This record gives sequence, C-alpha cells and structure tokens, in this order.
Amino acid sequence: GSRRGGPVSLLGIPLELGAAEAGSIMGPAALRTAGLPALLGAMGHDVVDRGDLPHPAPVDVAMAADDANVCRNLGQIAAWTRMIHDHAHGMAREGGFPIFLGGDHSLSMGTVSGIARHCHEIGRDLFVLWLDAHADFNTPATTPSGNMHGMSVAFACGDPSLRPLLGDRPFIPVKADNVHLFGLRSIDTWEREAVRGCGIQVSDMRDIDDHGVSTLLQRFIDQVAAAGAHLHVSLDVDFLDPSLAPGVGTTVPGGATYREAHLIMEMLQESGLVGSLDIVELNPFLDERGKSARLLTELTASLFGRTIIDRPARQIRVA
Ligand code: EXY
Ligand code: MN
Ligand code: MN
Ligand code: MN
Repeated sequence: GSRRGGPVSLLGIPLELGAAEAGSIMGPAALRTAGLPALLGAMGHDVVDRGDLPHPAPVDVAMAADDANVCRNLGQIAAWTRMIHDHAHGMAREGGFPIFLGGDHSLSMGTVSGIARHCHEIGRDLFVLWLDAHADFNTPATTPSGNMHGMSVAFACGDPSLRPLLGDRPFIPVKADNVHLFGLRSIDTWEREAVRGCGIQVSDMRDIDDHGVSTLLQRFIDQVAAAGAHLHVSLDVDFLDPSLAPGVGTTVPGGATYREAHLIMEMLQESGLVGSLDIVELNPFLDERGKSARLLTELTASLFGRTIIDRPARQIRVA
C-alpha cells in the first residue's frame, strides 16, 4: 500500500570528494540501474525522482587555517554541504519521505543538518541511526586522513571547528544522546576518545554479537517513539559484511549479515518512525556485477514494507 503524507522523494547526490577513493560519484546511477525507484513504485508507493544535484563551484570557508589545511577538498565539500542542506530542508518541509542516493558519507552533513533545521522549526525532536562500520566522528583535529566522509557525525552534532562548512545557514546541531552508531568496528585513536566523552549511543559488533540486533534496535526505537521524534537513518554500505556488499571503498571484515540487515529494515518499517534515509558510499567501480546496488535496493524495499508474508503489527512499547 501507499504511504500517507506525501511521496517518496529520491535525490541523487553524485559526490565522491569526501572519500579517499573515487567511484561513489556513480552511486546514484547504480541504485537507479538496480531498480530502486521502480521497485518502490511497484510496491504501490508514490515515487518522485528529482534526478541528481549538479556539481557546485567551491566556496570560501571561514575555518581556522590549521583546520582548513587538513580537510581534503574543503571548498567543494562546503559548497555541496550547503546545497544539500537547502534541498534536504526543502524536501522535509514539503512532507513526504526523502531518500538521498549517494555519494560518499560527507553528504550527510547536508542531509542531517537540513532535516534538523526542519525538525527544529516544527518543534520536533530528531534522532539519527548511523548504520556504519565507522563512527565518522573525526574532526580536523583528530582525522588521520583528512577525508571529510569521516567527519559527518561530528559535524551533525555541532563540532565548532566544522560549523563554518554551513556558512550563513541556521545550524541546528543534533543532540549526541539522540545519535546511535550501530555496527561500529573501526575507530581511530582520538576519535574513540571523542565518542567516549560525548553521550552518543554505540552498538559495536561485539554488542551485536552479545545481544542481537533486535534487542539493541528495539531499545532505540522505544526512545524515538517516547520522544515522538523524527528518525533519520543513514545507511553506509560498509555497515554490511564485505562478502555481501563489496562495492565500497572502506570495507571492514565482520559486518552485518544479510538477515541482520533485513531484520533492521523490517523493524524500522514496523516502528513507523523513519522519516528520511541516506544510502551512501556505494562505489559501483568496486562492485561485483551490481551485487551491492541490488542488496541496497532489496533493503530499501524491506524498509518500505516488503515482507515475506503479511505480519501482525508489532506492539510499539513506549517507555
Ligand atoms: N576513520 C577513518 C578516517 O576518518 O579517515 C575512515 C573513515 C571512513 C568513513 C567511511 C564512510 O564511513
Ligand atoms: Mn560512513
Ligand atoms: Mn563507513
Ligand atoms: Mn525482508
């Protein structure tokens, strides 16, 4: 059946400048080739594909020189961030369900800040589920690489050194307590210290092995439900095990299984709380015969209600 409250709105973001390796510029095209828009349409959703954002000219960024010098492609990433922020904010305001087709994970600086701005305007809390092998919590002071896709969560949570990326746009930080890093298994030394001190929620792979995705995710869903909040999901391809999804430049062994990933999507669907989605880091140049793009399409279908057989609605427990 069709979702209430406006169409599913797809926006391609062909960005690769935040990553070390080229190729995620082709991500949006691969997700369309894998049939993502057509599948959602066939499931009865009203789908609008807005095409791809154009490549913006770099902008000046009023960042401390020491910080600016370590950020690779800073002027271009800032231009993308501002443009993406404007689109995400506008799409959220229009209603409907935005899906951002990446593109590397630096694009989430724009999507999360744009959604956060809209949530702030309507007085609604925002929670973020970050499905990723990495924490993406580096700052210019901690990054070992200078790659800005490793800084998106730090930016979204309000790191002051990254704030100038957004220029004169109103910046509404996401509360660290409302962010859940799920699937973590690679973190840098100084990044780990920053994550420890800030209140962000973490389910690393050890937690997932000990407790299972169902228990851990249900706890978070209950928090979002109790807050009556908007839930934004940011799905990095490297969350998945590399054997399932080799099409990403930053594979880390020991990732989520096929069944864990589907269960997460089905639980999120049943929660009815997800309002926006990033699908990021797909690198078709590294993929094997479209395998990763196809899996992401299947997972998106699960998030939008495809099940093996109809299931009774899960009782949403409000804490
Ligand atoms: N933590 C590493 C860095 O900051 O360079 C690797 C970041 C990879 C980020 C990928 C997209 O999730
Ligand atoms: Mn990431
Ligand atoms: Mn990652
Ligand atoms: Mn399924």
